[in-house]
Amino acid sequence: ASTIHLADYTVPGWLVDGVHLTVRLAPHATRVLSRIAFRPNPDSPPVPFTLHGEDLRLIHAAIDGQPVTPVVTPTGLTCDTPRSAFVWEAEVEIAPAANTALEGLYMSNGIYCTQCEAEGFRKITYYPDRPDVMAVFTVRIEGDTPVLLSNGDPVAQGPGWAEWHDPWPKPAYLFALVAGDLVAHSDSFTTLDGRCVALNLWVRAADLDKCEFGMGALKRAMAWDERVYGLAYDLSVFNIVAVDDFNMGAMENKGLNIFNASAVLASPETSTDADFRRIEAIIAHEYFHNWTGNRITCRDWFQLCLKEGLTVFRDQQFTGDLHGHAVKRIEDALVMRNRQFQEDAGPLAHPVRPDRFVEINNFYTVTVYEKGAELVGMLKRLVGDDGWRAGMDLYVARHDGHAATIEDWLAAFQDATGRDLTQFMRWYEQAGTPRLTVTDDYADGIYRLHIAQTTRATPDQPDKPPLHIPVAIGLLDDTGAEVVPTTLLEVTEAQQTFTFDGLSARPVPSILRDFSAPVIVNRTVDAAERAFLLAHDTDPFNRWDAGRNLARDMALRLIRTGGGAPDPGYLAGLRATLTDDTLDPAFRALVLTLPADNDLTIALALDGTVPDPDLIHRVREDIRGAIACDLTDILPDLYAAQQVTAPYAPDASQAGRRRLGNAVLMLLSLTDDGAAAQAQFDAATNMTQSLAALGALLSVGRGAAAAQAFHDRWQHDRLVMNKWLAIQIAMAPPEQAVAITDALTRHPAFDWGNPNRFRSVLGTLAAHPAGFHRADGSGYALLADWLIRLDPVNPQTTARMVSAFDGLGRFDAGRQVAMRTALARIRQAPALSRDTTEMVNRLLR
Ligand code: HT7
Ligand code: ZN
Repeated sequence: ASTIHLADYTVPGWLVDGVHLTVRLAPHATRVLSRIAFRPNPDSPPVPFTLHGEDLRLIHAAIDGQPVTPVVTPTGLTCDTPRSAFVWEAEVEIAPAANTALEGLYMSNGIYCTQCEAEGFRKITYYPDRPDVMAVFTVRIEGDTPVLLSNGDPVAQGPGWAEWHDPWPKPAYLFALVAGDLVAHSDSFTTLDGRCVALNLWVRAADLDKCEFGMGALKRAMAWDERVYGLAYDLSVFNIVAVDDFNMGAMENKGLNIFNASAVLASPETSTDADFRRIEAIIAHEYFHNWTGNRITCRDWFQLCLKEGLTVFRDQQFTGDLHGHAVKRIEDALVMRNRQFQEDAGPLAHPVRPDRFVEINNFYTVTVYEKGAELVGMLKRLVGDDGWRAGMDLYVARHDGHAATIEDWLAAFQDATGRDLTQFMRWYEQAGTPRLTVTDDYADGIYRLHIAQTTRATPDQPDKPPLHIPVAIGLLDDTGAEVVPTTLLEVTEAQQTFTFDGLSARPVPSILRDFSAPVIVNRTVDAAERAFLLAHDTDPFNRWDAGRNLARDMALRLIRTGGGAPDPGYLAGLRATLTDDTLDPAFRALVLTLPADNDLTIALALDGTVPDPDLIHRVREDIRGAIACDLTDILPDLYAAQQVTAPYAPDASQAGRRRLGNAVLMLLSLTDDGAAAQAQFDAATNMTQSLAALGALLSVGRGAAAAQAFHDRWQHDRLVMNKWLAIQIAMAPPEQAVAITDALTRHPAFDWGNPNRFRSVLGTLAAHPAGFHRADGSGYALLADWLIRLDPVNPQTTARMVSAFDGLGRFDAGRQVAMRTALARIRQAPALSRDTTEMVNRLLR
């Protein structure tokens, strides 16, 4: 398969003035009739007429009403055409019931649905399937299902047919069609410009009781985008559909969002607080794409972060505004540190705007999404709040209705604010996590911070020029008062010194406040200073980070020395934080959470130590045990104080208390043999309490009866059964994780063609560091077996999960050999997909 390069971009040779589709639905022989008005692009030299098309059976084609015989290949067709505007007509046949890849038009539990991003429309009909070709679509659906939906506004309908018209020009990746036996939970929303929008959440009848929260989230998102950005919805109807089989979380098709059922359906009995939060964020994210993605789309797929980074940033702002910024910022930083830094440090590292790909589906990554959002956040810090809004307004005004690039994006901010963003552009082009080495000195009332930046080489990028890094800092005196409030330092050189004068004593610096840049800070800080910041920092992010750094330094020391007792200073700091009732319980729960195995693995690897997953796991467990013993006098009361007696609500206040209570429950279980967890499990009236109790019981080997009871109660609920499968693996002792996973793949509930199910089982194993990285290679072998099986059925999900092997270069020789053996086996699988081939090749290069 060939590599596509950003540098080779050329404008489309032909533009589309309008698309009429007629889709005659039948599971094995759907007919798609297209009538498309083409005209030559005045900005392009004359080029042959080519259309994308895959897995299509061409029945007939015509130009201006005259039959033509195109040259058809496995990836499309070419045809002789007039040099001026013409109307193309084609009829093709496709088989949605046979489409297990879940791209194009497919069937999920009897419901017809589509997934066209990135390049799925070409599996529906012949078309210039590239995001810079935008067109107005009119769609007629014929089928014998009660509900027939497409993008835009409904035009007309009758028995067995419906017509839709989307007045907003869009690229083909935003096309959608849904047909099936669905019912709607309906509501309405009046926009700031007075438009009354009908809102529908379409589900199977049995799921109607799980729609209320999602509908509320949609309305909150619509109001937020109006209030914060002045952006209002632009059609008469907004439809959301829940489907069971979906490769990702959801899709922002214009006016017809399609959701993985797990990302929209919610009820207190079946969903955890974390599910509610995730669902609200995804609904908001897809809704926000209506402007950042749909009205303004990407010129080409290299610009994916233009819509995804910006829209993630917007959904993060939304969640922060609704539920509190401090906890949200910590959670977002954890995603960066636990997942994105790992991607950036391994063989799959790529820039936020990649410059080459084989299969674009492989670039829907934590780097493009979450690091992309961090770049947007840094930009906002650099231009300030007013500059941010001015830049956004200019970006929207300039590019509404068009396909844009990252250059366009930065130009809007440069022009709106006068800031030179030339160096900032490097963030989009340069892979890898920058490391800041910070030292300081103080003399004669003058305090100096010296900051040096370096970024290690990544695949294809040996040299890394310096980046423009916003580093927010504050300086505290020895009482914890701020002598210099939060100040933004702009680091642009490889080495820089920042001077603060007029200080009467050496201050305590608080560096990288609010995680102002996605970087690693290297600074030698003793435990006393960290404990001081944990007690006093006025920046909540850095206060939490001080506690995490205390835990991390200790864990790394214990790993390096092979074990030992935790620091009394850390335990004292933890005790003080946990018992400080002025602090948000969710914040306290985060302070109690130890650094993840991944985080410690990366830290060791960056320092040249070969990480041992078993040892890392053991040290973390030892620390947990020591915390449970040391805090044994406060844990029962702390747990009791978090119990909520009011009726369940997934709000920040209740959820924060449950989060802290459940974190404490995990510790209590270590000392009471699971008694408190069993009591909570027996009394639980919501999924948050029930699942947490089950997890705590499983973690101490007392979960068999509860797991059985949970199964018996929920075996008919497919979303809850995903949790049941996953928690048994997540909580398994490392030496049993592979065997438990293997056993669950034989359980009748394991319908492996469903991506949610597959991820719940094999994805959970891959995310269990000490379970997956067994020294005998059994974790790698089991995952490889299943990926080989899944690839011919669903290449996209297979390829995404191959990234579990991206620790390849990090571990000891034995594990490396075992990983390479597993990857080589995958590579040799007959007819391996382009998606998976690219991932394996990148891992093995
Ligand atoms: N923009 C959507 C991405 C997506 C997707 C991409 C490739 C294959 C399947 C997919 N399903 C959804 C979702 C989003 O980021 O908003
Ligand atoms: Zn998105």
